[in-house]
Amino acid sequence: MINETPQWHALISHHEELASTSLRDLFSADPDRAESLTVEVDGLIADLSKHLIDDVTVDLLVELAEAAGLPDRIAGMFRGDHINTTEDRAVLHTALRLPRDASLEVDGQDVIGDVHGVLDHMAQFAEDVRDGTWRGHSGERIKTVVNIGIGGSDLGPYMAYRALMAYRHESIEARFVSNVDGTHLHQALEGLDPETTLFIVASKTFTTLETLANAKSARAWLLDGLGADESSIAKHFVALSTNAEGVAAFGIDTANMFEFWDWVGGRYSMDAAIGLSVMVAIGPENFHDMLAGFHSMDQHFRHAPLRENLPALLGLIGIWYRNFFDWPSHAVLPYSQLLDRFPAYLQQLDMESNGKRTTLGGEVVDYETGSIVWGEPGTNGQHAFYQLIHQGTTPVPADFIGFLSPDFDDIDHHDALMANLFAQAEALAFGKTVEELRVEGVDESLVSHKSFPGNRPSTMLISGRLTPYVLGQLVSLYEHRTFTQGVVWGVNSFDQWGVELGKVLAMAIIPELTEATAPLEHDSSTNALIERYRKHRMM
Ligand code: G6Q
Repeated sequence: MINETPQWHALISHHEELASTSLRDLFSADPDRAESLTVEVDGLIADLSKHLIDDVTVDLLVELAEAAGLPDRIAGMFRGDHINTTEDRAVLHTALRLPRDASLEVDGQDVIGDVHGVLDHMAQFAEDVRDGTWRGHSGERIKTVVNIGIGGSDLGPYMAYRALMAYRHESIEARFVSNVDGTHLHQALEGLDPETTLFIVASKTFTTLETLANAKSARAWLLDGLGADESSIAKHFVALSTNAEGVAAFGIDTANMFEFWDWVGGRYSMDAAIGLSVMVAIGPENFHDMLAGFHSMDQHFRHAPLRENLPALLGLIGIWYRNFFDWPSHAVLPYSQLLDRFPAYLQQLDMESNGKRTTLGGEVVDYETGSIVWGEPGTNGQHAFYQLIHQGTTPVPADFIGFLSPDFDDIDHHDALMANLFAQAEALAFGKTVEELRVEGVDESLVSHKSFPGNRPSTMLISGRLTPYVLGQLVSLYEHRTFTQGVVWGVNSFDQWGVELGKVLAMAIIPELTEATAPLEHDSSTNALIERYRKHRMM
């Protein structure tokens, strides 16, 4: 396992040497550190200087990645090798953003031809909805698109729709329903007119309980509202799926199905057909700009040497903190209101990919894997949880994300936003010492309360403006950061068996809730909870 390699042990020794060095020391030893530790990739700037690293750290981390075989694994992923070994699948989300003139054949499939065929189908449909060619059953234009999906079939498009609000069609709104809690669909349908509503049922497998329950209720709402027969469904329901049979069985014409393939993982599918709601909202051209941003970062990850490779460096620095400092969590703090769902999106990307305890070879690891990913946009988070990041007992490495230009020009708060962004990273890194507080004449009884330890590391990601292209770069950056960590930890970042057990148990419990006399054979706690619910249900 990776923790038995000399490269891992070299990092343990290096950590012991560096443990007593502070960011203040590192900056005074090398005043040009910000310059030498800033990486630029196609206009995206990453300042890595506020990390507890020096040149030796980077060398050792790169050696660790090489020992884990990262370069070969990158090549294998892009080539279409079946690196998702537990499901025997290729992992080719990077092919979803290859240009039309590229070529890639995997397992006998012309991947590029198929990808662009579906993109063209999506573009035609999106244009038709946007310009009113596609109309509802009664001839009305579509005003609201409701995406029904969950997990990977929800978080990506929802995040991107919110992030790209500035590019949205002025008279088409998108809403997103994921939770099986009926309240979610209830809220999403509030104020909607069935005649102007289009449902996009997004489900890779088309078997997901939540999505099928929401889609069935949405269909009933539509038919009831239109007072029409099943033939009206064709104008108000389309599907995004790999399962044509399931789509047809639900009653959606497969001509209105946008296909993708088993080599696209759910959490990696926002730029496959699962992005249809986003394409309808922002238009095919902007969607293609987003794909170009993804592709640009893909190319960088595929070809840049590891020492200059931004996704790899971010992944390795994350491993440095997770495994050698033993810091379990990672905050993502976008200074952009439009990225309010970005941390939630990354939470799935990272935690579902690398929250694993078994290596590819089937051994249970004896080192930490996966981080707890969380965050909120700044400045809101500053008034909520930053206290713990500044003065709590366990440091939380953070990614700050900011943009030089605001999204909208009518309200000018951008200097205040950016000042807060820069100030937080500065305060975390350098803190405030007891001596500084005494010089300022702070009352002795408050000195220890007011002192900040500093030495809390962060990445600062800066770009010009949050465009579709830049969003593509950012998502791809994090996808490959996640991949890098999965490779070093030796886990399969592309399966999610841990989600299964709860699903299976829920399916067993559903009939037990409705049949008051069904025998219960769970543990005493679960039995008592079911009994209590059954009694309440019968009242
Ligand atoms: C993502 C996961 C999971 C999945 C949902 C929805 O990588 O596999 O979040 O996206 O369970 O699945 P369907 O798209 O099949 O409904």
